Amino acid sequence: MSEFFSKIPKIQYEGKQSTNPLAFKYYNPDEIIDGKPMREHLKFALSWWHTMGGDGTDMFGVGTADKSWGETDPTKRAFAKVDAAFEIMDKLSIDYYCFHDRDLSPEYASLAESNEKLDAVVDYLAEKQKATGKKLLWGTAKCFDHPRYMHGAGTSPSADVFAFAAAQIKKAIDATVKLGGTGYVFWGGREGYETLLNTDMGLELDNMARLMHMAVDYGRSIGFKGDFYIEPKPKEPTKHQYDFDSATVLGFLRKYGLEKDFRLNIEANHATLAMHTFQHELNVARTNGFFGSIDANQGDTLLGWDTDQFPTNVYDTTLCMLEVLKAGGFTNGGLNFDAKARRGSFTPEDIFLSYIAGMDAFALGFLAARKLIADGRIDKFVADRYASWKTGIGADIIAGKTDLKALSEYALKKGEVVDSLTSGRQEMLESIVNNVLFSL
Ligand code: XUL
Ligand code: CO
Repeated sequence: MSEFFSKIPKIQYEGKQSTNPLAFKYYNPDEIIDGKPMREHLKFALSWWHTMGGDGTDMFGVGTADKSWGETDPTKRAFAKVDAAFEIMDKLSIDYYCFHDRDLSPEYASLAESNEKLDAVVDYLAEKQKATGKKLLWGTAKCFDHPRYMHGAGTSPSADVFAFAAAQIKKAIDATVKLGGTGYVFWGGREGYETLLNTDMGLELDNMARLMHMAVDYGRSIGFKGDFYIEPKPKEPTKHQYDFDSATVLGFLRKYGLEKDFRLNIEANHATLAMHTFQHELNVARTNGFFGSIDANQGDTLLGWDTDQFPTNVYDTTLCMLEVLKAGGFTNGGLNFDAKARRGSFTPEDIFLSYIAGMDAFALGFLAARKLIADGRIDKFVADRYASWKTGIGADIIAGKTDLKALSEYALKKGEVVDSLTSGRQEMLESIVNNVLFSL
């Protein structure tokens, strides 16, 4: 097997003083922190679609990067992609990957042929995993690119399209289980609508839930013990996507009785498209017990679409990792780079430079988040801010010992309470974050 990136050495950790662009400054995979290596805290994953297939094609122009992996034949290319991906993961010390079925192996003339060709690639992946120790984080089915999904997949008005999507999902779950994946993702790319004038929203949502229940039943029946995920996104490609944001998805999961099997896969850029911060979406997931996995990219808030940039904003990675640590760290989930290099960053080296930038930003965020917790000033401030709930009337309310009548009597006796309030100290807290970050 030939080397695809002969000019790229295995990327080493050289520390923050290093100016070598092909070295990690913060990600030190084997450094033991809190009893386990950094690589296990971060659980980085390569995304098959952007890294192995994304060639820079956009609405205004053709690709700029060569992602043919030396093969013109699509079947041979699928295998070459596997070899190239495992070389990238090895050189970057990335332990996991994620896939869409059709990015592993394209769509052929019939579903039967597509399935058969996918099986062969999955068998090859299983061999490579065995030889290298790399693992599958999650799998998913690409139920949004083919014209048959123009009106949706699980939410299509056509029952035949629903059945086709179900068949595709069954196969993608088979592949995920065979490769030992610990997650299966639903991202509803076309599960939404353009106009309510042609849409039966109630039926579409009921059907989406039916499909998810079938996926859970099937997955569990063949031994899948991992988590199913919904990945919220408010829009793009549809004008209104049903899985708008974390809170909307929680409502859906609870309404349809799916909360036992599903967690959330939060994507940073999807959060900002929903007009939330990344931290907000993670916090909603965590505080409701639905924290699962993360698609770690960043958007450009001056643009209104999903730019899927490699993350470099350390404030965001720090606040993200704070949520991850407070959730107790990753279990079945991890940090997937659902990110692509900019169209102008088209050389093979850019794949490595982009991942180094993103991985270092998250490693730095992880170190900063640990330090924020150890520093304790912010947590103490928050605990003090809610101290009134620990004793007296606050404790009584929480214990269910009061009602509106009792509280009315209490308030009448107590009189005006505005003087008991203390400052929210937002500016001071933001400066504590700076203080901790810049003294790392
Ligand atoms: C698209 C997106 C998807 C999912 C997987 O915005 O994020 O690539 O991560 O289907
Ligand atoms: Co994503």
